[in-house]
Amino acid sequence: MHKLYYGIGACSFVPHAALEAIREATGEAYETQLVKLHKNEQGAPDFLALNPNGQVPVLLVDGRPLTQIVAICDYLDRKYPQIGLMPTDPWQRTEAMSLLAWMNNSVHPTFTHVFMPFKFADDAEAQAELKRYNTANYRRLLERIQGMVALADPWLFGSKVSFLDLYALVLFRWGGLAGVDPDTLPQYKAFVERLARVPAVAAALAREGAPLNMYKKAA
Ligand SMILES: N[C@@H](CCC(=O)N[C@@H](CS)C(=O)NCC(=O)O)C(=O)O
Repeated sequence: MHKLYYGIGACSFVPHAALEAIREATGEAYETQLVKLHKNEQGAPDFLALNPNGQVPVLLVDGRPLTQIVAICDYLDRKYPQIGLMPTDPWQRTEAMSLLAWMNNSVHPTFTHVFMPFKFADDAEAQAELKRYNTANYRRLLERIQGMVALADPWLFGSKVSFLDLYALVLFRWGGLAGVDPDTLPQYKAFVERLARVPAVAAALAREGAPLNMYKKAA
């Protein structure tokens, strides 16, 4: 049995929607445990015992904690290759892994600098500068992803929804929090709205209860 520790609207959505797709296809149930990130539950001793980094996602596999999205995705894909969460052709799989690594180690941390600048500097002015600089950077990265999803047919790696599509959705939602108006990325917006209608994705979104559009126009 798998148990996923997740945060609302967090990167843990990637394995969350994947576990839904696995449940739909195989009937294998999984458990979820919400970690309230805004209440710093990820800093509680019980959680730190599972993940000393104090971050979601954590996937418990028969009681053993597995951390880091890239590793969790690799594990789920190898355990359930029939779902098509990663391409099966060796070269395509490697390309998908390369994109997953980039999303996780470049795009994602750029947003972290916008959303949690206090993790990177104590000084208020330094934090404001980190936020300003990385907000512009994040927008450029979303534009690059828009270039990719505009070519998706129907999904980034073909006929099956993969981890890459799911990560693209997460990063798009965060754009709203970083002040990127989703209407300025129309192809990306259309892609994410289409993806949100896929039953497994819709089910994970409904459990998390967070809207797709997190953008608030400045007053
Ligand atoms: N490299 C990690 C990143 C995980 C991560 O950034 N998790 C965020 C949510 S998207 C988190 O738990 N943040 C809470 C915190 O850092 O206090 C992974 O791939 O799992």
